Amino acid sequence: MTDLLTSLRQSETLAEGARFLPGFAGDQVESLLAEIHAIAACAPFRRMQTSGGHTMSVAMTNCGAAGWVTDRHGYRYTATDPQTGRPWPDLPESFRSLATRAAAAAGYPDFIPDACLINRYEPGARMSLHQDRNEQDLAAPIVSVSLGLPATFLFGGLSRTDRPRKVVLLSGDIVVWGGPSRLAFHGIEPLAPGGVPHRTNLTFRKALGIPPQEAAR
Ligand code: MD3
Ligand code: FE
Repeated sequence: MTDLLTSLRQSETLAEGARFLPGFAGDQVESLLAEIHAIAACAPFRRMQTSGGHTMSVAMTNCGAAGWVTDRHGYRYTATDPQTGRPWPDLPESFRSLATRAAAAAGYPDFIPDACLINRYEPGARMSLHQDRNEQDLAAPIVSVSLGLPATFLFGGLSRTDRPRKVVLLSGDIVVWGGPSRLAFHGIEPLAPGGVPHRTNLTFRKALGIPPQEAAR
C-alpha cells in the first residue's frame, strides 16, 4: 500500500527552495527507528518547557554536536544534554549520509548537518506555526524525515499571517527546505491516531557557524 502511494505521489517543489521527496527514505525506515531507539537510551525523549512556561506536546531528543533545547530561558543549541550533563549522542553515519543525499537530490550539494533534532508525536500532539531561526548558518537548508504515523504539515509564507498550505507527510517522506523557504512559517496539525503508536520526525540542521578557517578560504 505504501509502495503504491509512493509511486502515485511525485517529487514536487512546494515553494521556491522547498522540495518534497516522497518515499526517499522508504527502505531505511526500520533501520532509522532502530538508531533512534539507541539514541533515546542515552538521551531520553522529554517534553520541554517553553519560555512562556508551557510544556510542549511533542517529546524531543537530539544527536550531533549541537542539540536544540527550550526551557524557561528560551530556545538555543547546546553541546550537552541538560538532563544528563553528557554530550548529545553522535550523529550516526547513516543519518548523515541520508541527509546529504536528500539535500543533493533537492539541489543543495555539500550539505553536512551538525545537529539532528528528533521529535516524537503521540496522537493529539502538535506544533504551532513557527520559524526556525536559532541556527547560525541560515544559508544551509533543513532536511526533514518523517517516520511512523502520517501528519498534516502546514507550510506558510515569510509572514505569520500568510495562509498555510497543507501537505500530508507519510513515513519515509523527506522534505528539504532552503533558500527563500528557509525562514517560512510552518507547523504540524494535531496528530490523528493510527496503526502505530507515534510519529517521529528527524530534522537535520547546520546549527553551528561556518568554522573560521572554512569561512576564510
Ligand atoms: C520549513 N518540525 O522541529 S519538519 C521543527 O514535523 C519542526 O516535527 C516539524 O518544525 C516536524 O522545527 C516539521 C519540517 C520543517 C522543518 C524545518 C523547516 C519545515 C521547515 C524550516 C523552514 C521551513
Ligand atoms: Fe520548525
